[in-house]
Amino acid sequence: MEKAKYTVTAALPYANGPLHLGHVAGVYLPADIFVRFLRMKGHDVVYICGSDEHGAAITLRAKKEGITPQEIVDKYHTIIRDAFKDFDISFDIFHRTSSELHHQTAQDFFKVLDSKGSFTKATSEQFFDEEYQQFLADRYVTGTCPNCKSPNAYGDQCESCGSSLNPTDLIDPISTLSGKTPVMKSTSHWYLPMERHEDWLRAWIKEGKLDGVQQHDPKEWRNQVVGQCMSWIDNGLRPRAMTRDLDWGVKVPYEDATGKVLYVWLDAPIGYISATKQWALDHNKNWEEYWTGDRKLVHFIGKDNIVFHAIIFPILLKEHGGLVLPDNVPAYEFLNLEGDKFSTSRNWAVWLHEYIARHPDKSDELKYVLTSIAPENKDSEFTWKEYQTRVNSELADILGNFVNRALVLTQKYYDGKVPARGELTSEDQSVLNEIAEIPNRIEKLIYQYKLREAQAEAMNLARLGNKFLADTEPWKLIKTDPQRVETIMNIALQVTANLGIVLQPFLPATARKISSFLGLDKNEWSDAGNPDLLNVGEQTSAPTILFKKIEDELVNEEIERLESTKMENTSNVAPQKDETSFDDFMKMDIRLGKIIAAQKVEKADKLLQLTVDTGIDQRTIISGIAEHYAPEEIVGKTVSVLVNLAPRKIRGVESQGMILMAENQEGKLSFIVPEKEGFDPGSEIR
Ligand code: B3M
Ligand code: ZN
Repeated sequence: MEKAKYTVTAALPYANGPLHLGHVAGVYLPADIFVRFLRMKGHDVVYICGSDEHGAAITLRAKKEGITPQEIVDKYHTIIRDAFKDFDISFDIFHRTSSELHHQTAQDFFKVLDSKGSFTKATSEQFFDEEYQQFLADRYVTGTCPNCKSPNAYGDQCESCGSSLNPTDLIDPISTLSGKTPVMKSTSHWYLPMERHEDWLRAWIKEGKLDGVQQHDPKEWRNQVVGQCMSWIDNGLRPRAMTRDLDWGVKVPYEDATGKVLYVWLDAPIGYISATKQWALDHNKNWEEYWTGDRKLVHFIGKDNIVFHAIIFPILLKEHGGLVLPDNVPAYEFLNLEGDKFSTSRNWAVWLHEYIARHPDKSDELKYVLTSIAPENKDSEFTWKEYQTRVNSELADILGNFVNRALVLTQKYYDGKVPARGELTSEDQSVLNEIAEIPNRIEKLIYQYKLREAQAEAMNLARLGNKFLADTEPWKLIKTDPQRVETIMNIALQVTANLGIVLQPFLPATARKISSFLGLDKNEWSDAGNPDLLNVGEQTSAPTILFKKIEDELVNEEIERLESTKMENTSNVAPQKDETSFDDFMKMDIRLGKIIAAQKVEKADKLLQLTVDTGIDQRTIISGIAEHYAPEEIVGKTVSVLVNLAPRKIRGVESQGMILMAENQEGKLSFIVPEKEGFDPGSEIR
């Protein structure tokens, strides 16, 4: 039977910031494992990715950093591309949607659909920022989510409840440009009438059938993917605008459409096609072979991208005609970090490029941990403590220890030459059986996209080998039964050789090292499962340590780094104090007072000595504001004063009251001043 052919894509990361471990665990690493395995199995496969360089995600970031959108995408495209390369993610191409070829491809695609009548054109009232003279699509508007009432929903999506929105759905919309309430203004756009597609989508997603023909096995799709799509369809699909009024993006390819660009979720998935085209050009291939016929198209994505890949892009592909629809859309849930969500805005993240810079020799350690905790079916969590535990007690104590023992003992007993097997015990036999069986189990799991279990199965082979040596204790037997030891060591070495193959999809660098100790160069999956990979008499070499233990120091440093680089947000304002009574509050006599003199207090960096006109009298108040205000700038200011506070001696001077200050989250202080003229000292505050 001919082997299935695959085109595998990993979601195009927005070039508006670096990648963090959540992205890696839930898209790029699983896709990489899947593809490495397919290559070993001899499938015809291409692995496509690139950066997504359009949309409000980019222009808003550019505004924030005060540079142009082009500078933003150039900066982050480079950071992301290099991080992937350093982390050994094996894309066939990492392209970009700002490329000329992509713009051309997306425009052609748009024209094909338009000429087929796949779009409708409509004029509608949309939010417009008068100050910036700009229509406000998608993320340019924020407001309260109509579904979950979360206050910071975007115009296209609420990140709290995951619902997909139109800007006009938002309650109390605010322009992210000016911070003001937008006005309505009419504009015309091309829409995708998604409601036309409900029927075939239902059959395709639920039964895997298109025009009555079986396309894929719907049971192979993850529940959450089918569930999200069906709930979208059951709620009724609506027309969705496919163009935007923006000056950054792929231009609508008509002369009379100036100022309009393709919606980023129309242009980005076409990026998979343009990337394939570029790769094909570079390698003398025909791109169409990768998008037509019996190709299996597989999209690895995060769960917030499900509807775009399993509903909208399939509609576009089908309308275009002649292109395959996805065979599967393995979507991942979210990874959390140390008890909280990953957050770019709060800088609560472990950034991939920074991890690599700090731990250049620990890519496989990170790959192993991320796959072990991959959020395949539910959200999961990365902690440095678990990272340490998994590296130390699984990679180092089991895999590393086993490989090291097998090779070191071979050096010691046989000068590194593979000894022969003699008579087999039932224990030996069962290890040899497992060598043959484990690759089958791994294979089955990978085809089902259960990569976490697949890796655990590969580790079981190491576990088995480690236990075999611990149980048989060749280091003791060598004195009494050297012949038996030859058999034991032969088996241990065959396990090691098999590890060098079955670990390749998951821990490529480690697998390469193991194979090189053995002088083996096997990288086809069919080589795995062979209990005679190594011939008797073959020379092996002394191993180096595969995994160093992770010290507590590293864990502590990493946690401290997270805490110290975290940015506070409004959820970090001080909690409300205990209730107080009205009467207690009324006991405080707070008034406006005018500062009539100010001087530094000697040998006290923080203190100023003030003379304050309270309307009642002139008095001395010592105030801890010297780091925030210079004496000369505050004389003449009217501020708020607690006048009936019991007097206290501070640095030998009696302070008769307290100046009230506002303190923000950065610890900066500000006077509280009347906002109107004509409020003289002595005015009461209540
Ligand atoms: N850039 C969204 C995201 O990173 C988007 C994916 C595009 S895939 C075509 O979540
Ligand atoms: Zn919501």
